[in-house]
Amino acid sequence: MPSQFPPGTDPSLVSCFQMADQDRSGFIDDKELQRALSSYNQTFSMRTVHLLMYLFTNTNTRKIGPKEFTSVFYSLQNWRAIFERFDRDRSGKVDANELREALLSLGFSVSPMVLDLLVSKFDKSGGKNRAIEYDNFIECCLTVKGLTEKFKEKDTMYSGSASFTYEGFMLTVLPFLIA
Ligand SMILES: [Ca+2]
Repeated sequence: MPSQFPPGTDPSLVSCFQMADQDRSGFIDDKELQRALSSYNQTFSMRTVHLLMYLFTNTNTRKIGPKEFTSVFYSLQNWRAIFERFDRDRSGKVDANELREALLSLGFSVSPMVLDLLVSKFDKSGGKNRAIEYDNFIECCLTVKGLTEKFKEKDTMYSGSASFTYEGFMLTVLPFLIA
Protein backbone atom coordinates (compact mmCIF):
# COMPACT_ATOMS: atom_id res chain seq x y z
CA MET A 1 0.00 0.00 0.00
CA PRO A 2 1.31 3.46 -0.86
CA SER A 3 1.79 5.95 1.97
CA GLN A 4 -0.32 9.10 2.43
CA PHE A 5 0.61 12.75 2.16
CA PRO A 6 1.03 14.28 5.62
CA PRO A 7 -1.86 16.56 6.60
CA GLY A 8 -1.42 20.07 5.28
CA THR A 9 0.91 19.15 2.41
CA ASP A 10 1.25 21.95 -0.14
CA PRO A 11 -1.26 21.16 -2.97
CA SER A 12 1.36 21.98 -5.60
CA LEU A 13 3.50 19.21 -4.14
CA VAL A 14 0.57 16.81 -4.37
CA SER A 15 -0.04 17.65 -8.02
CA CYS A 16 3.68 17.38 -8.72
CA PHE A 17 3.59 13.82 -7.38
CA GLN A 18 0.40 12.96 -9.26
CA MET A 19 1.92 14.21 -12.49
CA ALA A 20 4.99 12.07 -11.92
CA ASP A 21 2.92 8.99 -11.03
CA GLN A 22 1.59 8.44 -14.54
CA ASP A 23 0.16 4.97 -13.98
CA ARG A 24 -1.52 6.07 -10.71
CA SER A 25 0.12 3.25 -8.79
CA GLY A 26 0.77 5.51 -5.79
CA PHE A 27 4.51 5.05 -6.22
CA ILE A 28 7.07 6.72 -8.43
CA ASP A 29 10.19 5.07 -9.76
CA ASP A 30 13.67 6.53 -10.12
CA LYS A 31 13.10 8.15 -13.52
CA GLU A 32 9.79 9.65 -12.40
CA LEU A 33 11.39 11.00 -9.23
CA GLN A 34 14.23 12.47 -11.25
CA ARG A 35 11.76 14.19 -13.54
CA ALA A 36 9.61 15.44 -10.64
CA LEU A 37 12.60 16.93 -8.83
CA SER A 38 14.10 18.33 -12.00
CA SER A 39 11.02 20.39 -12.73
CA TYR A 40 12.15 22.81 -10.04
CA ASN A 41 14.89 24.43 -12.07
CA GLN A 42 17.38 21.79 -11.14
CA THR A 43 18.53 18.48 -12.50
CA PHE A 44 19.77 15.60 -10.41
CA SER A 45 21.91 12.73 -11.62
CA MET A 46 20.48 9.23 -11.43
CA ARG A 47 23.08 8.49 -8.78
CA THR A 48 21.79 11.30 -6.55
CA VAL A 49 18.21 10.12 -7.17
CA HIS A 50 19.13 6.56 -6.17
CA LEU A 51 20.90 7.80 -3.06
CA LEU A 52 17.79 9.79 -2.08
CA MET A 53 15.66 6.70 -2.66
CA TYR A 54 17.99 4.62 -0.53
CA LEU A 55 17.97 7.11 2.33
CA PHE A 56 14.29 8.07 2.30
CA THR A 57 12.60 4.70 1.97
CA ASN A 58 12.37 1.81 4.35
CA THR A 59 14.40 -1.32 3.88
CA ASN A 60 11.58 -3.55 2.70
CA THR A 61 10.10 -1.62 -0.17
CA ARG A 62 12.55 1.05 -1.31
CA LYS A 63 9.57 2.71 -2.95
CA ILE A 64 8.71 6.39 -3.11
CA GLY A 65 5.07 7.06 -2.24
CA PRO A 66 3.44 10.37 -1.23
CA LYS A 67 4.96 10.49 2.26
CA GLU A 68 8.48 9.65 1.09
CA PHE A 69 8.18 12.12 -1.79
CA THR A 70 7.18 14.87 0.65
CA SER A 71 10.18 14.11 2.88
CA VAL A 72 12.55 14.14 -0.09
CA PHE A 73 11.08 17.39 -1.35
CA TYR A 74 11.29 19.27 1.95
CA SER A 75 14.69 17.88 2.67
CA LEU A 76 15.93 19.17 -0.69
CA GLN A 77 14.52 22.60 0.13
CA ASN A 78 16.49 22.46 3.33
CA TRP A 79 19.70 21.43 1.52
CA ARG A 80 19.15 24.25 -0.97
CA ALA A 81 18.97 26.75 1.90
CA ILE A 82 22.15 25.33 3.42
CA PHE A 83 23.91 25.49 0.07
CA GLU A 84 22.92 29.12 -0.42
CA ARG A 85 23.89 30.05 3.11
CA PHE A 86 27.38 28.59 2.78
CA ASP A 87 28.08 29.60 -0.81
CA ARG A 88 29.31 32.85 0.67
CA ASP A 89 30.72 34.37 -2.50
CA ARG A 90 27.56 33.38 -4.48
CA SER A 91 29.66 31.53 -7.04
CA GLY A 92 27.05 28.78 -7.40
CA LYS A 93 29.57 26.33 -6.00
CA VAL A 94 30.97 25.55 -2.59
CA ASP A 95 34.72 25.41 -2.28
CA ALA A 96 36.64 23.52 0.40
CA ASN A 97 36.24 26.23 3.05
CA GLU A 98 32.57 26.71 2.35
CA LEU A 99 31.99 22.94 2.42
CA ARG A 100 33.87 22.60 5.70
CA GLU A 101 31.62 25.23 7.29
CA ALA A 102 28.47 23.68 5.81
CA LEU A 103 29.40 20.24 7.13
CA LEU A 104 30.33 21.68 10.52
CA SER A 105 26.95 23.39 10.76
CA LEU A 106 25.37 19.98 10.20
CA GLY A 107 27.50 18.51 12.96
CA PHE A 108 30.06 16.76 10.77
CA SER A 109 33.65 17.57 11.50
CA VAL A 110 35.86 16.05 8.82
CA SER A 111 39.65 16.21 8.64
CA PRO A 112 41.42 18.34 6.01
CA MET A 113 42.34 15.14 4.18
CA VAL A 114 38.74 13.94 4.01
CA LEU A 115 37.58 17.42 3.01
CA ASP A 116 40.10 17.49 0.19
CA LEU A 117 38.96 14.07 -1.01
CA LEU A 118 35.29 15.16 -0.94
CA VAL A 119 35.96 18.32 -2.92
CA SER A 120 38.02 16.53 -5.55
CA LYS A 121 35.57 13.62 -5.94
CA PHE A 122 32.35 15.64 -6.02
CA ASP A 123 33.70 18.39 -8.26
CA LYS A 124 32.03 17.65 -11.58
CA SER A 125 34.73 19.53 -13.50
CA GLY A 126 37.01 16.67 -12.48
CA GLY A 127 39.02 18.74 -10.03
CA LYS A 128 39.52 21.89 -12.11
CA ASN A 129 37.08 24.08 -10.15
CA ARG A 130 38.09 22.78 -6.71
CA ALA A 131 34.42 23.38 -5.84
CA ILE A 132 31.10 21.54 -5.81
CA GLU A 133 27.88 22.52 -7.56
CA TYR A 134 24.46 22.17 -5.95
CA ASP A 135 23.44 18.69 -7.17
CA ASN A 136 26.81 17.22 -6.25
CA PHE A 137 26.71 19.08 -2.94
CA ILE A 138 23.49 17.18 -2.16
CA GLU A 139 25.15 13.92 -3.06
CA CYS A 140 28.22 14.80 -1.00
CA CYS A 141 26.21 15.77 2.09
CA LEU A 142 23.93 12.74 1.84
CA THR A 143 26.98 10.51 1.62
CA VAL A 144 28.76 12.11 4.58
CA LYS A 145 25.56 12.17 6.63
CA GLY A 146 24.58 8.60 5.75
CA LEU A 147 28.02 7.12 6.37
CA THR A 148 28.49 9.09 9.60
CA GLU A 149 25.14 7.84 10.91
CA LYS A 150 26.02 4.25 10.01
CA PHE A 151 29.35 4.66 11.77
CA LYS A 152 27.75 6.15 14.87
CA GLU A 153 25.46 3.14 15.16
CA LYS A 154 28.62 1.14 15.80
CA ASP A 155 30.43 3.82 17.80
CA THR A 156 27.89 4.22 20.57
CA MET A 157 30.45 5.76 22.95
CA TYR A 158 31.36 8.44 20.36
CA SER A 159 35.01 7.44 20.72
CA GLY A 160 35.78 7.96 17.02
CA SER A 161 36.44 4.30 16.39
CA ALA A 162 34.18 1.35 15.77
CA SER A 163 34.53 -2.27 14.87
CA PHE A 164 32.80 -3.89 11.95
CA THR A 165 32.70 -7.41 10.70
CA TYR A 166 33.66 -7.78 7.05
CA GLU A 167 30.03 -8.50 6.18
CA GLY A 168 28.79 -5.53 8.21
CA PHE A 169 31.32 -3.22 6.61
CA MET A 170 30.41 -4.30 3.07
CA LEU A 171 26.68 -3.96 3.74
CA THR A 172 27.24 -0.50 5.23
CA VAL A 173 29.43 0.96 2.52
CA LEU A 174 28.21 -0.70 -0.69
CA PRO A 175 24.80 1.01 -0.88
CA PHE A 176 26.59 4.37 -0.94
CA LEU A 177 29.05 3.29 -3.61
CA ILE A 178 26.58 1.72 -5.98
CA ALA A 179 23.54 3.94 -5.37
CA1 LIG B 1 31.28 29.62 -3.48
